[in-house]
Amino acid sequence: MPVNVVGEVSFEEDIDFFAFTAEGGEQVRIEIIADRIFGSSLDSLIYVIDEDGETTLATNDDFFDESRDSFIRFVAPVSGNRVYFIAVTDFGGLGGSTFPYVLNLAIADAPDRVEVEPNDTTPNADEAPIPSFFFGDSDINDDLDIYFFEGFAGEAFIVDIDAELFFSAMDPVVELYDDTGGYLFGVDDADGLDPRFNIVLPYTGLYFLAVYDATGLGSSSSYYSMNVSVQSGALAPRIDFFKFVNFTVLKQVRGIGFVNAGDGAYAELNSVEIRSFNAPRKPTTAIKVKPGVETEDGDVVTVVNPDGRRSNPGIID
Ligand SMILES: [Ca+2]
Ligand SMILES: [Ca+2]
Ligand SMILES: [Ca+2]
Ligand SMILES: [Ca+2]
Repeated sequence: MPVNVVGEVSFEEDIDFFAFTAEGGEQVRIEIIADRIFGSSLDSLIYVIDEDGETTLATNDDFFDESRDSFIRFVAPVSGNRVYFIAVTDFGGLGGSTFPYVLNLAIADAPDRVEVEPNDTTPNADEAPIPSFFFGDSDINDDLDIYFFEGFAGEAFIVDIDAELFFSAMDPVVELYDDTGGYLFGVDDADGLDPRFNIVLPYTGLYFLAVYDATGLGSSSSYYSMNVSVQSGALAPRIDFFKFVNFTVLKQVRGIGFVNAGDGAYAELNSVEIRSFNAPRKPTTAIKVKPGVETEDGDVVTVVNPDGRRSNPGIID
């Protein structure tokens, strides 16, 4: 999580089961998008089922006005980490190729929030509690939506923006800045045109997020949703040192937690993968950049493990 699952209730009595894990007290936002956006024939009916596979903990048929789509805000009832199941089916037991849906799953505290304009500068940024779920628009040209949050050093911060998925006209970009406006990281396109990233926060304190349309064009159909959350950063890689030649050519990234399995951890320069290799005898502490790459002050290096976990941002200065 967060995740969007594209599914279909394909035949009569079809039930789609999904598993997720949640910590006690965590609020999981479970939403079916079917007739509202996709004109689906589905009259969704969803259940949250306990780890025994039998006990229904929550259910919903129709949640939204003038829609048959379902929504549950599930609060994990048991302390510790535990597996739960979601079942998605059709209320009338029907199904077929005209019964598509998207299941959106995210960790977010109630209530859902809506951006408050003006929010184009840091002094009037919207507060984004962690974890939360926002709706925003990019309805005028060059609209900039700034959010702020309080983060803790070593936590893995996750931001996910959905727009294209729901036929928005927007091509969103999301960027992370420090408390002085210094650029830390950013992504334009991850899932199609929609950005998402996770990153280990380098300090405890105030951070800013900027969301805008890559084209600079606004319209009444340029809308987006944003989910911000954190996870433990314990399994994420960490950068603590760079090795250069001729002062500016990056040759090696050092740190801990670089996984050497499969294709191995790799390095990125300003969100673009660079040719890099785990050092064979030091698989967890060094990544070679070969050939070396020219860098400039302010460039950002991160390391990504095969499971997608990203390190803290290493700023070149
Ligand atoms: Ca329904
Ligand atoms: Ca806006
Ligand atoms: Ca704005
Ligand atoms: Ca984009």
